[in-house]
Formats: sequence, C-alpha cells, structure tokens
Amino acid sequence: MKTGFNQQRDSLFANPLGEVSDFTFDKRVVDVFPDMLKRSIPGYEAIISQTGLLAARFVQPETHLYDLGCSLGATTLSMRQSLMDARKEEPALAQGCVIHAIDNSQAMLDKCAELIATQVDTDTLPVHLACDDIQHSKLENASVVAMNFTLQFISPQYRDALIQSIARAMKPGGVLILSEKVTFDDPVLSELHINMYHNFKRANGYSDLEISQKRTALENVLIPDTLNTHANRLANAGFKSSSVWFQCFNFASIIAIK
Ligand code: GEK
Repeated sequence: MKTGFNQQRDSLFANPLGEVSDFTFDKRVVDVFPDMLKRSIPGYEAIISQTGLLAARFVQPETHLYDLGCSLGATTLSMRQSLMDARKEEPALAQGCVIHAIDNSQAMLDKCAELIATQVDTDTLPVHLACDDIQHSKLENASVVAMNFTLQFISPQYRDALIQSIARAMKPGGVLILSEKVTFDDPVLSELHINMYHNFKRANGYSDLEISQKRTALENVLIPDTLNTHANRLANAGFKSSSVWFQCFNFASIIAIK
C-alpha cells in the first residue's frame, strides 16, 4: 500500500527539557508521528492492519465506518485498502459506505488529508474528514467503529458517555475496535508490564531520558483503564459481546459486538 508517510525520526524528548509540558498533538508531533507510534506502541502495525481485516468482516452495506481519533489516517487507510481488496472477491461489499475520519487536531487532519489522497483506486469508497471533538460528533448508522489509542486521551469522567454514544450509533451486528494502553490492578503484573514496555522502548532506540520525559508529558494526558473497566463499560453501553483479541504488555485491542 502506498501511504506517503514520511519517516522522520522521533527525537522530541531526546534533550533535557527542564520543565516537561503536557503532551499535545501539534505540528512537531505530526512530523514524527508514524515513527513515534511504531517505536512506542507494541503491536501497533499488527493492530492497524487487523483493523482493516475486521472492517471487511463486519461492514454492512449503506452504513458508515468511523475512525475516531484518526491522527494521520493509518486506520482509515487500512480499512479502505482492506475493503477494496475484499471487493475483488465480493464486488458488492461495502456498497454505499462512507468512512468518517475524525480528529480534533487540525495539524493531524491536514497531513491526514494529504495521505488519504495518495491512496489509489478508491473512488467508490469515500472518506470524509472532520476536525471535531469525538465527544460531540454526530455518529449514526455505523457498522464499524475503530477507536485506536484515543479513548485513553478522553477525560475518564466522559468515557462512559462516549462509549454509549458509539453504541447508540451502531447497527446490530456492528463492531467497535477499541485499542488502548491499559493498567493492571495486580501490582506484580502492573510492574512487569510497565518494565517490559520500557524495555520495548529501549530496544527501539529510545534513551532512558526520552522514556522518562515522555512519561512525564503524558502523565496528566493519557490515563489508562483496566481491561475489566473497559469490559464493564462496553457491556453497560449495550455491547452484547466483547473480547481482547490482541495484547502485548500493557497495550491491548478489544472487539465489542453490538
Ligand atoms: C492511529 N488512531 O494511528 N476528539 C477527537 N480527537 C481526539 C480527541 C478528541 N476529544 N482527543 C484526542 N484526539 C490513530 C492514533 S493518537 C494515539 C491515535 C497516540 C486525537 C489526537 O488529536 C490524536 O490524533 C489521537 O486522538 C490519538 O491508529 O498518539 O498515542
């Protein structure tokens, strides 16, 4: 797949910063984003490509697919490519469908628009981009909703309401793919997963200074839930089934079926 992603290396936290400000999704982050996610999220590429396959499995004709917190559109690109590939076997698949990619960072969306435009042979599967807070977006008639590593940035007190608004927007049999950094009640597991995660980052070339400054920048911004909290929230919102389908250390992806 031609994506046009640049390969600028993430060194945002490489030098001592004195005071570390809260993390924001600005132009500096956009420029290094693909490298940052690949080196900072265990399983990121696997989750994105399987999201595409799940979209092809669950899509229903004349419905909407959503990519909530789309950043540079990796999930949108994967879903669209996978649907186009599946159409070679089943030409009517995803007929009348539209993918909605939503993010509240204009810097992200500007770059996303460029990258979406580089994908070829996609005339019959339109993508609509919107710069919007997903907590207030009008979601409707959805067969597939992907929220990859975005709920973790929503203030915990508003997470139930957001998952409920997604559930309300979904068709019976539709799927929510929810990927998150997670936390563990068991202190042994918690320490193990965090240590292994830091080893993963070191193995990917991040220094101890980078790891520690990034951790500080995210402290008030990225607040993980336990897998139990996610499962209960999904059940309470009306999803009939949910299951972890991918986990690597303290990162997991869940499918929830309405
Ligand atoms: C990927 N899904 O490549 N409304 C809309 N967007 C938001 C909001 C909000 N309230 N809060 C945060 N964001 C992508 C990666 S990144 C994950 C998602 C990360 C957006 C924010 O601007 C950013 O682009 C995205 O959520 C989170 O699979 O950076 O770890």
